[in-house]
Amino acid sequence: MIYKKIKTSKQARLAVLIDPDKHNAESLLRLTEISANCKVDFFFIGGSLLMERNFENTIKIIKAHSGIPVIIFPGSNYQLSGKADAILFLSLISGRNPEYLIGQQVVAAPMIKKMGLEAISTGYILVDGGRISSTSYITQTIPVPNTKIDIAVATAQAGEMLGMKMIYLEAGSGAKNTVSAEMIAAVKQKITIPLIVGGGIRSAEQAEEICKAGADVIVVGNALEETPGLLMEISLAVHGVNKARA
Ligand code: 1GP
Repeated sequence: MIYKKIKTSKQARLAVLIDPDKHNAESLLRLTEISANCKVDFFFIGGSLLMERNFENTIKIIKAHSGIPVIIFPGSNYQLSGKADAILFLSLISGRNPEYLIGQQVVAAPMIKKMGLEAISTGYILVDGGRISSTSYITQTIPVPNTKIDIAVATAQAGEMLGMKMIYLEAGSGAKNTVSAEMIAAVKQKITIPLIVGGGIRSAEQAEEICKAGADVIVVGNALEETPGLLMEISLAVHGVNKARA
């Protein structure tokens, strides 16, 4: 069970986000190899808007070449596959668009059940990352202002009280600014469920700061597409924080 693995761990975990549209078989093989060397804990797979029809094939290739669990991080209800190990069953609780709070989930639930996929209910909180994100545009929702820590905390608490198993603080893929350490620490302090943080992480220093602030899982995507070598630096930073936590 993927959730149990996250929930019971005191260590920060590192997830690499794979956008299937940005890869071919060769680049996927390279990424799986680097990820194994860097002790990556999970692959997240998905995107706000996928143009190519290679979602399932991407998962197949990853699974054939690596033992790292694959978790679907869906942009919509057509990003489903029984080949993955789990799915973040997201509800965009920072938004007020019913389609992304419950609409997409109703359509996806029967298929997820049939596939036997582990669904991990996750309260997805979009935070202003300094530029309009694809998520914000596609879902037509306004992110939480990055200075409004109280709103982020209250939203996360509401998610937990609604029975969600994890909270995801998201600055948006390619964000100018990551979610601040102050916001991460404040949210972490007020919830008892695991906290995922992603969006705009492009250095080992940022990864370290985010883990130290209390993230249980950090997600890196964009920066690795430009500089795959960065993964080793980020991995060393995450594992350095873990050594200090142990
Ligand atoms: C986006 O949190 C992820 O959903 C990762 O963001 O691509 O900016 O690393 P980046």
